[in-house]
Amino acid sequence: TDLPTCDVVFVLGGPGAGKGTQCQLVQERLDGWVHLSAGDLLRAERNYGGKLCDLINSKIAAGELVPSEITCKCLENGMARAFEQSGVTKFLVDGFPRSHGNMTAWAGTLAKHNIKFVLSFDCPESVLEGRLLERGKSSGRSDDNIDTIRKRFQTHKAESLPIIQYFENNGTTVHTIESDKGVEQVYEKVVALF
Ligand code: UP5
Ligand code: MG
Repeated sequence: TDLPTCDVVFVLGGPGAGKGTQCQLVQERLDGWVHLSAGDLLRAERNYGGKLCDLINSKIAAGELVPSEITCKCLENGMARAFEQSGVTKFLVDGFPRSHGNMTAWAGTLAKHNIKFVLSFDCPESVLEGRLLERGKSSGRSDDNIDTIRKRFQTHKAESLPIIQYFENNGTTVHTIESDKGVEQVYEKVVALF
């Protein structure tokens, strides 16, 4: 693609930790940063139909990870689209990478971008569960039910948490922020990093 080298912040944290909420605020309040949620991009790809629809659907509804190449392709397209539309080159990549396979796929096609730092939200599972069940009353998300929420927690612990350790061991700065506070309290900590 014609996408130039971009600045990227990976925004990680358990299901319901507030990744989307905080990225949205940064996008609204700080100049130049664009929010790209891997999950939102996958749901958009699914809604568009096409041959990946059933696969993406089944993985999301099971609380399991979509194959890395699909997710990376969605991210790459999302970045390229935003760049073409408005020339932006600074991205908050929300909810990715969540596994070693995700890291490998990123290193394959997106390695030229600068990972500025990783933002990791930490929040007790009991709080996450309460938030997701509450949101599930109106979200329409196929994964906001108690069974899939528990599966998402398992996937997070087994596949995604180790990635934080991996970044720390490999010299990428990880900023951990406790996100069981109010939205604006969390945002104060977040904005200080930019
Ligand atoms: N809320 C937020 N902040 C709050 C606060 N400080 N105080 C009180 N309430 C707060 O927030 C969740 C809810 O909590 C909202 O109702 C919000 O108002 C409230 P949100 O900001 O949406 O949290 P977020 O961390 O974004 O939660 P989300 O549910 O989106 O996290 P997931 O990581 O589970 O979902 P995602 O969309 O990233 O992924 C979904 C699925 O897609 C995955 O399970 C997987 O199947 C697939 N996927 C991949 O396979 N690969 C990827 O790379 C990405 C996704
Ligand atoms: Mg989200």
